[in-house]
Amino acid sequence: MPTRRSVLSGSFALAACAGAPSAPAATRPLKDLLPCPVGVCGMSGQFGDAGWRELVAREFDQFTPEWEMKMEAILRPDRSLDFSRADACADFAGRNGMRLHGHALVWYSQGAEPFAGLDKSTFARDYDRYVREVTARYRGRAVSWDVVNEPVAEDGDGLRTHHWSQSLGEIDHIRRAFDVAHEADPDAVLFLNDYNLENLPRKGAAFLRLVETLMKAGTPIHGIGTQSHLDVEIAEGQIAGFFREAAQFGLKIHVSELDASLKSDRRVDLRPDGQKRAQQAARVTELTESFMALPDDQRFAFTVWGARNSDSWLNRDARAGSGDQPLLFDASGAPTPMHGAVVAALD
Ligand code: 9MR
Repeated sequence: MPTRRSVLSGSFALAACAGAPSAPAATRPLKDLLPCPVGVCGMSGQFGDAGWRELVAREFDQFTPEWEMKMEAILRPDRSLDFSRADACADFAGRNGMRLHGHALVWYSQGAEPFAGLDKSTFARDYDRYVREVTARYRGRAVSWDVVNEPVAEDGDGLRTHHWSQSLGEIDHIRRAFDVAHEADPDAVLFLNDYNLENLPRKGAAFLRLVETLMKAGTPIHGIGTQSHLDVEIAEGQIAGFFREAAQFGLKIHVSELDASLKSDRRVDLRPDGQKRAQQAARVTELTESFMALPDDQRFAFTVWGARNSDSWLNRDARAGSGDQPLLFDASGAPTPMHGAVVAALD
């Protein structure tokens, strides 16, 4: 799992400062403005919060469980499966007429303990079983899955090494997960998902090389998930460049976890507020325009990683405090300047 630091570790080139955009007046719901589903993540603990629920139902038409469809919620220590939390998320999406995106079947940061010490054949059998049973349970409800999450090494130098790759092979554990998921739900749109693909061109390139390898091997991969936890200080053109390269595969593209932190990893951040806002607006505009420039059938969905600033994982990080403003709505549910940047880019 990325830390705040690792997600935002791009170059620190200062973008031109055109002054801070101001918060826009409320506009039409986002789901009516984009030509594809607009997604948001959430968790069952939020379902009872009327402010969150009303905002989500009004603005979004796709739902990604923020953690309750991961192994941490489903896989018990004895490798049996507990679907209670994942079911609550699927039911929420269904009740609210939202498309459900499953996240995530295989992630390097999860599942190590229940799989520790197994002989190779039991390991492989239970790996397949996990992917098969989870995918099959939501067949007809989850339209799509992040099958493998965050496969590329932090700096883009090859792939990560972890319990899955060590037991089943660096590429083979990925192929295997896609094959089993496809068999369990032939209609599901299957994604490879990662972060820093725009922030670190070297990592974006490594990710796309992996996509190419998988496609050449006949793996049923249908989509590229770019998390888009944007580093607002990256140079103009990097986001557009990644999208142009990614589009060439002809796969669906999911902006799967958009947020744009106003904080910096530098120890001393002397940027005035207006400059940070302008950088955020510029990069979010570039992302939205790059996504909109894709062919219609490649635009899978545009998903933000939280509804309100106060819902963001970035504001749960003790080091970050609670003052970051990385999302489209403020704590009261009013649109933020970043929302204005998305809407303006759509125009
Ligand atoms: O935002 C998520 C946080 O609530 C969870 O505790 C954490 C571990 O499950 O995962 C966070 O979401 C991550 C996502 O699943 C994958 N990309 C990075 C996201 C932020 O760390």
